[in-house]
Amino acid sequence: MGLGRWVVFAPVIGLFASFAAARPITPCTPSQPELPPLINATISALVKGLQSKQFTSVDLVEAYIRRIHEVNSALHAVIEVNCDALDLAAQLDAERADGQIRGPLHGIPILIKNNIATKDGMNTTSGSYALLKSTVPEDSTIARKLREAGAILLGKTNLSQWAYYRSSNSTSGWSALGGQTYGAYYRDQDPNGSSSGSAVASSLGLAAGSIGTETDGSIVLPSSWGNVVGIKPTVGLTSRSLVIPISEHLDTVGPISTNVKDGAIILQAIAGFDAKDNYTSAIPNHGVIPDYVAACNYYALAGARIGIPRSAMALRATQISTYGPQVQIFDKAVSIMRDAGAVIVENSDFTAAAELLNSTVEGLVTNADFIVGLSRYFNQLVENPENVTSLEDVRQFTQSFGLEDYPNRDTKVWDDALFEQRWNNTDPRFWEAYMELLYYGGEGGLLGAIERDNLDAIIMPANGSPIFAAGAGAPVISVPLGFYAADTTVVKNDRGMPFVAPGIPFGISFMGARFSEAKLIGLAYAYEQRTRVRDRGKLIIEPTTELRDVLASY
Ligand SMILES: *[C@@H]1O[C@H](CO)[C@@H](O)[C@H](O)[C@H]1NC(C)=O
Ligand SMILES: *[C@@H]1O[C@H](CO)[C@@H](O)[C@H](O)[C@H]1NC(C)=O
Ligand SMILES: *[C@@H]1O[C@H](CO)[C@@H](O)[C@H](O)[C@H]1NC(C)=O
Ligand SMILES: *[C@@H]1O[C@H](CO)[C@@H](O)[C@H](O)[C@H]1NC(C)=O
Ligand SMILES: *[C@@H]1O[C@H](CO)[C@@H](O)[C@H](O)[C@H]1NC(C)=O
Ligand SMILES: *[C@@H]1O[C@H](CO)[C@@H](O)[C@H](O)[C@H]1NC(C)=O
Ligand SMILES: *[C@@H]1O[C@H](CO)[C@@H](O)[C@H](O)[C@H]1NC(C)=O
Ligand SMILES: *[C@@H]1O[C@H](CO)[C@@H](O)[C@H](O)[C@H]1NC(C)=O
Ligand SMILES: CC(=O)N[C@H]1CO[C@H](CO)[C@@H](O)[C@@H]1O
Repeated sequence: MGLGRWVVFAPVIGLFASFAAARPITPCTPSQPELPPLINATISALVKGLQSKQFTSVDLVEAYIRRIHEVNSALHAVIEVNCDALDLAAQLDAERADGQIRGPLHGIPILIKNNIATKDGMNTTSGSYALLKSTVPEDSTIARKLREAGAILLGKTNLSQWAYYRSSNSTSGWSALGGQTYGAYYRDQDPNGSSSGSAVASSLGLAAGSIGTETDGSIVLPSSWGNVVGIKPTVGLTSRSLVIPISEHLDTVGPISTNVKDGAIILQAIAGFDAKDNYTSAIPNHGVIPDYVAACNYYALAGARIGIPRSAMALRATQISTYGPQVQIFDKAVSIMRDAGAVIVENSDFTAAAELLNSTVEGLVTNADFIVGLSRYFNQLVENPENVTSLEDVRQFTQSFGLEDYPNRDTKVWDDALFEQRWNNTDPRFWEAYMELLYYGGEGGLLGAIERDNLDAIIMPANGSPIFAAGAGAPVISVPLGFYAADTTVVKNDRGMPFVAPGIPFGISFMGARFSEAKLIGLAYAYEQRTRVRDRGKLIIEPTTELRDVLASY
C-alpha cells in the first residue's frame, strides 16, 4: 500500500522540514501530512487519514490493540478486547472503498463501559462474575447507535464494580472480573470512578474515545482525575436501554474523550429518542438533536452569563482534600473566561446546598430504583448462567463466590437497600424522597440559580460538583483545569492508592439547565481552546505504539 512509501520518506521529510524552517523554499516533492499521534489524535484527524488512505481502520484497530496490551497489565483499563474488531474494521474499510460511509464515526474505534450491553462476542457484566457469559437479546441502544454511526466497538472498559453500587469499602475502578484500574499520572493512582477504565483509556489514547455512564459523578470525576473531557448528558438525552442500571431517575450515558469536539461528535451519535427508554421522550424540539459539533465555537464565551456558586464551593472546601489549590487555578480560569467576554456572576448560589450535602434522600431514591431496575435488566437476559433475577440473588452470589472478594469488599450498599430501607420505587415513600431530591437540584440548587440569575452555565471545580446536577438530571461537562503542584502532600484512599499527589490532574465543570448540552459544549470548547491544559499533563506510563509502527510492520 502507499503507506509503506510514507514510512520510508518520514525521516527525509523531517530533515527537510527543519531545513525549510531555516530557509523558506518551495519543496520539490509534495510533503506527506504527519500521522496523528495516538495519545491525542482527534476524530477529525483520524477521519482525514482514513479518507486520504494514509492508513486504514484495520491499521487503527491494530495500533490501538497494541497500545492496550502495552499498558493493560499495569493499569487494567480494558476488561475485554473485541475479538471481532479487526474483522469489523476490514468490513468498514471495504465499505469506505465502495464509497459507503455509515456516519461520522465510520471506521473509528471506540471503547465502551462494561455495563453497556452488546450482542456480540463480548461480555456485559458490570465487572461481576454473576453476569459472566450472560447474553442479551439485542445490542443496547447506545451500542446500536455507535455501530450505525460507523464506530468499531473496540472493547469494553473496566469500571468500579456495579458502577460503585455495592460496597462501602471497595475502591474506584475495581471489579472482580477486571481487577484494579489505576490512573496514569501517579504510581498506583486512584482513578476515581465509576467509568474508571473509560477515562484512563481516553487519557492514554487506547481508542479514539470512550463511553461512560453516570448516576452521580461516574463520568465527571474519572474524567477530572484522568485529564480528559467527560460529558454527562441530561438524563433522557441518551437511552439506557440494556445498560445495567443504578437509577432510572439519575442514570445517563455519555462520552469521555481527549477534547471537547470529539465528545460532541460522539454525543451526536448516541443522543436521541428511543422507544425503549421513555425518558428520552423528554428531549425538546420534537426530539431533534442540536448540532453539537457546530456548537464548538471559539467565541462562545463572548456575552455568556456564567455563575459561580461560591457558598456551595465553600461547603465543598470543608469536605474535599486540597480543594484550595483547585480553587486558585479555578479563579485563573474565571479570568480567562472574563477576558473572552463572559459575564461572570459571583455568588450565584444553591440555596439548599447545605441540606443536600447533609441529606440521605439521593441514596433512598437510587436504592429504590436499583432494586427494580436491576431485576428488569436480569429479566431481559437471554442466557443467565448464574440465574440471578434479583438484588437478593446477586448479593447471595457475591457473598459466596470467592473471586468477588467478599467480605474484604463488603456489600453494604445492597444490605442497606434490602434490609434497612426495605422499599423500592413502587412505594409512596419513593415520591416523597424523589420530590425532595428534585427540589435540591431544582429550585433549591442548580436549576434555581440558573433561572434566578438568567445564566447560560454554572462553573465550579469538577471534584465535588456532580451531586449538584445529579438529582435534577442536569448536564455537566468536565474539562481539564490543572494539576496538583510538585510540593503537594500525597493523600491516599483506605487501600493505599493516592488520589491527591503531585501531577494528578483535576477538571472544571460546566453545568447547565436540562438539555442545554449545545450551550455547555460551546463554553467548554471556548475555554479548552484558550487553555489547552491537557497538553501539560505528565503521564508516568504511556503506550508507544503509533500508526507508523503498524504501517512499518507490513
Ligand atoms: C465472555 O467471557 C468468557 C470468559 O472470558 C468467554 O469465554 C466468552 O466467550 C465471553 N463472551 C460471552 C458472550 O460470553
Ligand atoms: C415508562 O416506561 C416504564 C417501564 O416500561 C413504565 O412503567 C412507565 O409507565 C413509562 N412512563 C411513561 C411516562 O410512559
Ligand atoms: C444534618 O442532618 C442532621 C441529622 O439529620 C441534623 O441533625 C443537622 O441539623 C443537619 N445539618 C444541617 C446543616 O442541615
Ligand atoms: C417492589 O416493592 C413491591 C412492594 O413491596 C414488591 O411487591 C415488589 O416485588 C418489589 N419489586 C422488586 C423488583 O423487588
Ligand atoms: C440455572 O438454571 C438452570 C435451569 O434451571 C440450571 O440448569 C442451572 O444449573 C442453574 N445454574 C446455577 C448456577 O444454579
Ligand atoms: C470491609 O468491610 C467488611 C464488613 O465490615 C469487613 O469485614 C472488611 O474487613 C472490610 N475490609 C477492609 C479492607 O477494611
Ligand atoms: C471521587 O472523588 C470524590 C471527590 O470529588 C470523592 O468524594 C469520592 O470519594 C471519590 N470517589 C471514590 C470512589 O474514590
Ligand atoms: C497533542 O499534544 C501535543 C503535545 O502536547 C500538542 O502540541 C498538540 O497540539 C496536541 N494535538 C492535539 C490535536 O491536541
Ligand atoms: C483484556 C485484558 O487485559 N483483560 C484483563 C482484565 O483484567 C483481568 C484481571 O486482572 C485479566 O485476567 C484480564 O486478562
